[in-house]
Amino acid sequence: MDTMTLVLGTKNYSSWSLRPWLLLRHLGIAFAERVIHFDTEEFAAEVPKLSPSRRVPVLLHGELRVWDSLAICEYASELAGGRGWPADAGARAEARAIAAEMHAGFPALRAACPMNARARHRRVPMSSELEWDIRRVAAIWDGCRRRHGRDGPWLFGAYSAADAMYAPVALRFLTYGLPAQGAAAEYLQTTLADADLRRWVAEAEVEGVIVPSDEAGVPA
Ligand SMILES: N[C@@H](CCC(=O)N[C@@H](CS)C(=O)NCC(=O)O)C(=O)O
Repeated sequence: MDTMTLVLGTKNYSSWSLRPWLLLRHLGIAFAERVIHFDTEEFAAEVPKLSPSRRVPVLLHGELRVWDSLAICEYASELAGGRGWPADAGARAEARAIAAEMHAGFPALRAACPMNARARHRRVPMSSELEWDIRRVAAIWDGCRRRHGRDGPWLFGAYSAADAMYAPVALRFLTYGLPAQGAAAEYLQTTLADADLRRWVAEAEVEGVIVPSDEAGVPA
């Protein structure tokens, strides 16, 4: 099989890159990675050659290009014989629905609280839209854990693409001190303790790249 290469943006800021990276790691699929930092001449010159959308992440596998985080997660799951999504059809449909909701939604959370993996103790002004997004995320985590979490610590028991899709949100909860209670708070701690996520954060901490437009919030 051809070597797979996952092309990523700056780890500190690239929430879309983090998602398929995490799922590939959790599925035990071997891949090489290439980080191309945002706001650089290299990004402007190289990414359009590699990714039809001119965005990262993009997975390169032989002649194949997969240039979207959720599509990469789907491809990784197919390579892994369906692992990466819940085995039960109903749970799988729900996992896909919350993954798609993340992929397409939460505009207030994404705009006000950009992922900043190494930053801590930041605070942003609360708006009704942001509050709604935070409550909705917590309700998703709480509901999935209660209904599907019997067989393991993740949203659907075993680790799935849904967990990968929400991992950058967990980092936002940490950076900006966003509120979560009960089962949602427990799930937040599970996500933040994940060895692969911690490895990504450790690598983000030593990148030494600052993108001013992605630096939000004031010290708590
Ligand atoms: N829908 C895409 C979004 C990808 C995306 O917006 N990537 C950002 C980085 S996280 C990007 O490449 N930004 C650079 C640019 O827009 O020039 C996905 O899920 O992969």
